[in-house]
Amino acid sequence: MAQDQTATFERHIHEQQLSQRSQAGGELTWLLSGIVLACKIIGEQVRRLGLTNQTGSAGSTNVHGEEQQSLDIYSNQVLLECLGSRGNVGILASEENEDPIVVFDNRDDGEYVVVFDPLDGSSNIDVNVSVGTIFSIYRRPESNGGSTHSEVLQPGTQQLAAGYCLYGSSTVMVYTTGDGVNGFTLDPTIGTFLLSHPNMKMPARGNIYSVNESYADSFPPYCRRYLHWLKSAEDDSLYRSRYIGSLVADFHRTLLKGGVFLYPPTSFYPEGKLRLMYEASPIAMLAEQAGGIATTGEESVLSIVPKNLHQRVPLFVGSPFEMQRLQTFIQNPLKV
Ligand code: AHM
Ligand code: MG
Repeated sequence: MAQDQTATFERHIHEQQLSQRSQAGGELTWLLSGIVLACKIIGEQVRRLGLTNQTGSAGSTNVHGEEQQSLDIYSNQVLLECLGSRGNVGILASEENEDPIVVFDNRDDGEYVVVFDPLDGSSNIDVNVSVGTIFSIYRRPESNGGSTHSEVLQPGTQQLAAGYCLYGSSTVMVYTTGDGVNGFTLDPTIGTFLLSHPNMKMPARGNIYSVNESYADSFPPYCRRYLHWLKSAEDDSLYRSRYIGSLVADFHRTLLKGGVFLYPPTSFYPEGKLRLMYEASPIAMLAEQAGGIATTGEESVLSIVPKNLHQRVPLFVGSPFEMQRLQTFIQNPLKV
């Protein structure tokens, strides 16, 4: 059946906002359309990567001491410009910038805070592996007595919207405003995201686990035992391993197929590697809106009040069956 070419991302957000009688209404629609524009521009550069001079390292490091790729810097700039010019975004915070960027001092001029990872998994781009943009939107707190950081450091439960764009074999935008999860595929012939995955639900159980197993020796004992259980196929399930090393791509597969994605604490990253505010929190909101579960192993990802913008957390996210099973290993540390 031919895709309805009028079922666009913008129409969907607009109709959803009307049906929710959201106070944000057109403002959030306008903001999200800025993210759509940025992702189309970034996606276009990703598609033409070998033809442009954007490949390779930019010769600089970001706030985490990680090597920045040229496309990281480009993608960050595109998002800053597309969102900074919306007229309603007060603060922007990015993986690539140490501190939040204040667009408007006054909350009345800029009611929203947008936090993003402009190009997640960018160490993969030179070898044509899927990468993605992750975003999270908050309302700026009303009592503006604190610092800019304190306006940004809100728990994931306060997210107004979250989503990602996956630059994969096709370009897919997945988002939630707290009323389910919907996915859109970019139709390159008309340059528009069209509704391709309405009301996405994570399967209650899957048969895939996803983890960088090369670090397994330094995972916490409960995690090693859980991995052993996943591999032992004690009942009729036989788990397969899939790990891309790009969070957006690994999560997108988990959303569609179910199973579990794990980035536990390791000796190199004792707090976990993934960043709370622009990786774990938006992914957790999407997962939970789709019927999945996301934890750090100790608490719900969404309930954490961030201590700083670039805070790292362990992340376990997936189908209810695999996540409940993980919980039994956490609660019974001696269980074999
Ligand atoms: P990045 O934001 O620097 O790209 O790092 C985050 C990426 C995630 O996409 C992915 O899940 C993880 O790092 C992979 O890490 P590792 O190579 O340790 O498995
Ligand atoms: Mg990242």
